[in-house]
Order: sequence, then structure tokens, then C-alpha cells
Amino acid sequence: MKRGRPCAILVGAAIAAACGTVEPGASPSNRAGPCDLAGPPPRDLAEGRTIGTAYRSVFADGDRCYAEIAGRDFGSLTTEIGTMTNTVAPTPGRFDFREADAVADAARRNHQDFQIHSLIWDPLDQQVWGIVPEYVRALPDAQRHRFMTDLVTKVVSRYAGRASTVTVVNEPFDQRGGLQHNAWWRSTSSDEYIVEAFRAARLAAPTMKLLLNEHSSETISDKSNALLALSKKLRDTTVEVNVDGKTERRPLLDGVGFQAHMLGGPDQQPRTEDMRANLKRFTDLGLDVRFTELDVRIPTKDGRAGAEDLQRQARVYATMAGLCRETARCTGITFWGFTDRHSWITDYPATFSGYGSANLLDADYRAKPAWDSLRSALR
Ligand code: 9MR
Repeated sequence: MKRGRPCAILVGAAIAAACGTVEPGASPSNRAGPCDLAGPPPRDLAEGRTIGTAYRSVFADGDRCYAEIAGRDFGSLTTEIGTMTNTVAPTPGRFDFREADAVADAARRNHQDFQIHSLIWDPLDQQVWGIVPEYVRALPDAQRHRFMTDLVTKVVSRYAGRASTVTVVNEPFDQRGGLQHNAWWRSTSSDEYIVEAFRAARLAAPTMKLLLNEHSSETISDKSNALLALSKKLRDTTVEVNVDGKTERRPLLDGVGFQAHMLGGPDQQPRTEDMRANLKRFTDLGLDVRFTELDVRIPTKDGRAGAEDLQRQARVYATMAGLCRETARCTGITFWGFTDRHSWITDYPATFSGYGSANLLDADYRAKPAWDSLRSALR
């Protein structure tokens, strides 16, 4: 990933010279400090909802703006990689919570909500990421299943009382709505692994909000139909827990996370009405909904986006914010990063060839048109 020199350590004219390349449509740098952004921050604009961002502690090293903006302008921090299997359980018998703790600590310092993400996930199309370490894959089915429930218990109980929300299972479906035959699925050859992961999470932290998370399910499709059916099953399954000294039964599921990795090129947007109707199917079950990984990638040439694409991107951000605002059970939005300096879209150019510039701020932390359109839509 190209990073360049952190702009935040430069001052005055040196910022303009070294951090140079202003995107067309980005706000001019008439700001007092390199990390300043005009107007009220998104975190203050959506009453009753948390407007937050994914966070990775290493990005704050030597880059003041990353930590400052994440802490000041957003209402929640979510572990971007801190609670994935390969981060918390990299080798047999060893747990590593340094990254997740760092995100939790940053959220506490900034008086923010803290959310943990993507606990049980094994992306078949990105095996190179090694999310499920080899030693876990090699376990016999029953042991791998046990490892999974123990892992959920360990992580969720560690953050009980600190994290408001956890996306317990991420991306269980393929594009046609079949269950992905990944390492976790192989333990039970059915959706039972999902039910058991949720049961372990509920028992470990009865009041934490438990979410099921998917990508490309924002509209009505075979995939979102399957997600709906599984959500209903998890909602209808209850488990006995103890809350404040009282025994009660709680459903395994509180809500559904729609990742919302959107496209901002011409004619690439789903119909808003279709997304609205889809969300309603989930909230009608009494479930919360949340956009959990929102970003909007747009066509770029040599890393730069054009003015029209930036304007269309601004409209897509506003559409998603508007959808959340009008949906009573939408708990808010998590952006999958907030600056083009650190974006998974440009981290994987082979996957997203010709696209980039997906976040609200440019690589030098200047507001893009989306920053203002988002804030207007949240008000
Ligand atoms: O943004 C994350 C990226 O930096 C990591 O390399 C990758 C693998 O650890 O995970 C990315 O986040 C993913 C998220 O957890 C689930 N949905 C898809 C996101 C992008 O792959």
C-alpha cells in the first residue's frame, strides 16, 4: 500500500506542498490545523444512532490525524482486524488481544461506543488472507467446532461490558444464497455452526447486541432471502440467560449487519426502494439493522477520481444515511475507514482494479463532497 510521508507531521506551506494532490471537489485546505474539518461532526448528527468507523491502531502510529479524526468525529470504533481469528488466535494455545484492546482503549478515551467485528469468518474467495489459521483448519470436525465455540466465548466474554455490539458470524452465504462450505461450516455440514456460535456469544454476554453480517445483501435477492430465513431462525431460537440476577430467555439474534460496500460509478446504484423494502423485511421480524462497512468505491485513473464521480459518490453516501435515518430500527452506520489514506479498496488493487477513492475524506484528510452530503442526510 502506498502511504507516503504522514502529512500530520508537516506544518504550514509544507503541508500543501507535500500532501499536495487535492481531489477535484475536495474542500480547499483553509483549515487551522491539518486535522481540522469544518462543521459539526457526524457523531453529533444522528440522535439515537451511532455513526462510527472501523479502526486499526497501527494507522495511528506517527499519523496524528488518523487518531484525532477517528476519535473526534465518529461515535463508535470497530475492530477492523482486531477480532479476526488470525489476529486473536494466531498460533495454537496463544491468544493475542493487543489490537482489539488498543481499539477498545481508544474508544474509551474518546467516550465512544466500541464494537467488535467478524468473529467467525472464512472468506473462500480470499484464502490468501489466512483468516482461519492452518492449525485450526487441520483440526478434526468436532474439535474445530469446539475451538469455534470456545473462541466466541473467550472473545465475547473478554469484551462483555465494554463492547456494545458484535458481528458474531460474517458472510455465511454465497451469492446464490447457499451456505459457504468454509472451514466453520465443515464442522457441522449445516447452519448448526452458526446457531452454536450465536448461542456461545449470548451466554458469554447476554446483553451485548449480537449481529449476523453479510455483504451484497442490501437489496431483495436469493442471497438476502437466505439471510432473512436464517435471521428468522436465529431470532426464533432462545436461550436461558441471567441478566441482573434474573433468569430469562433471550433470542440468539438482535440484528443484521449489511456491509454496504457500494459502487459509485455511473448506473451502478441499486434502487433505493429495493433497499428500503429489503430492510423492512428484517425490521418486521423485530430485528435491528445496521450498515456495518459502508464505503463507496468510484472509478479512478492513476489513483485520482473525477468530479462527477465524486458527486455521485456523495449522493450514494447520502442515500445510505437517509435510509438509516428513516428506519427506526437502524442503529447507525459504521464506515469501513474514513480516509483514502487507508482503504481496503486500494489495498487490493487486483480485486478492485480501476476503482478507489472510496472514503469520506481524501488521503490528506480533506473533506470530499461526500462529507457534507453525509452530514446533511444525517441531520
Ligand atoms: O478491511 C479489512 C482488511 O484491511 C483486511 O486485510 C481484511 C482481512 O483481514 O479484512 C478487511 O475487512 C473485511 C471485513 O472484516 C469483512 N467484510 C469485508 C472486509 C473487506 O475484506
